Amino acid sequence: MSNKFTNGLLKRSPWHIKESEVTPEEIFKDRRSIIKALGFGAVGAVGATIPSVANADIFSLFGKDKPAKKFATAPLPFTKQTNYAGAEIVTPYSKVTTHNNFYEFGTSKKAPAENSQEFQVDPWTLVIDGEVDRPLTLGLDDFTKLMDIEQRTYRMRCVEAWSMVIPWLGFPLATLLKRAGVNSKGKYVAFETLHDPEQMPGQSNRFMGGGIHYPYVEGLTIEEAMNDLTFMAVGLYDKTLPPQNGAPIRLVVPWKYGFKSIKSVVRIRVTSQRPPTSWNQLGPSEYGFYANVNPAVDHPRWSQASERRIAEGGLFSATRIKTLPFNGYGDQVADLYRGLDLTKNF
Ligand SMILES: Nc1nc2c(c(=O)[nH]1)N[C@H]1C(S)=C(S)[C@@H](COP(=O)(O)O)O[C@H]1N2
Ligand SMILES: [Mo]
Repeated sequence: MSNKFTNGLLKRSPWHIKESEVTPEEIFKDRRSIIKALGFGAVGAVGATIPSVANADIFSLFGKDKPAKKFATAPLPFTKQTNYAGAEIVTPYSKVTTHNNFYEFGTSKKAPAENSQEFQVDPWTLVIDGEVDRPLTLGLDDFTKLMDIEQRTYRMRCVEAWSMVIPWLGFPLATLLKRAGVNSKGKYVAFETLHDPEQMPGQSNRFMGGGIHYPYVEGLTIEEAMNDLTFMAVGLYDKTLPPQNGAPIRLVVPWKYGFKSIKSVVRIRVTSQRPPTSWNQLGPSEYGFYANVNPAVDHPRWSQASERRIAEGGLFSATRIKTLPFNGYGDQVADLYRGLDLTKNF
């Protein structure tokens, strides 16, 4: 368990696939198996010397039920670091991981951290399919072994008018989509969270799950999905994601309200039609498909002109700051919406 992520040595090995390389499926698959064979050997050689208490199976020796395994994050090396939040103060790890929205684990801000610590992400399968030439199936190890992991510090603005500055680890969604090869019918990208009511109690309890129809689904236009800012996160700060932040892999779209940034993704499907999205289905007059951060378009029940920036002290000591159009990322994304009435397409 503790050795599923590669160390820095392995990531710099010559057989590592470069992001810039676009390979046909057969070669890609073939290389994957080679990487796996070599990779597991290398990890085993390094990892075998590190004993792990979590792996000790003493409970089964005594014929007792094993206690549920507690989730553990692991160090995650990265090769590049970019700050997309200027001089703004990065939100402490303790806040990023205890003030969350993840309704599958309950609707309060504390609930996800409290209720998700036994979440199992190994094995995990992420399928990329639909209008693509080369459908992909990635396992947990593939996210970190096949992709170049970089750190990007982004502002994150929830539709509820609070915000954070978060250093994510991951890779651009475009890298994955280019490997899959989007065909000419691909106009949208649909995302789906794991559906597992046994692990995610909010999915089978309407009250706990806030009335959302599960699995949680989200969507982007293909142009939005291909934008360089659109990120698949597999970590926070310098570690793999904890469950409350969407382990093992989640979307991050920094110019849109936080609900677009779907967590614990199992499927990415390229489609020809605009896919349904969870919050839009629940309240179409309050939550649009685009959900671009926009201080000029208020939520029907509150203003979006400003936000509380969560820092050391938490929500109630947070300072109120002005909300920026596209959350401050207009230079990179405003062109995507040229000619679109943003008051109607909210
Ligand atoms: N599957 C799923 N994804 C989700 C949510 C959710 O309830 N379920 N909440 C969204 C909302 S409203 C926000 S603000 C962000 C919060 O991300 P964070 O907890 O990592 O800050 O996750 C988004 N992704
Ligand atoms: Mo949110």
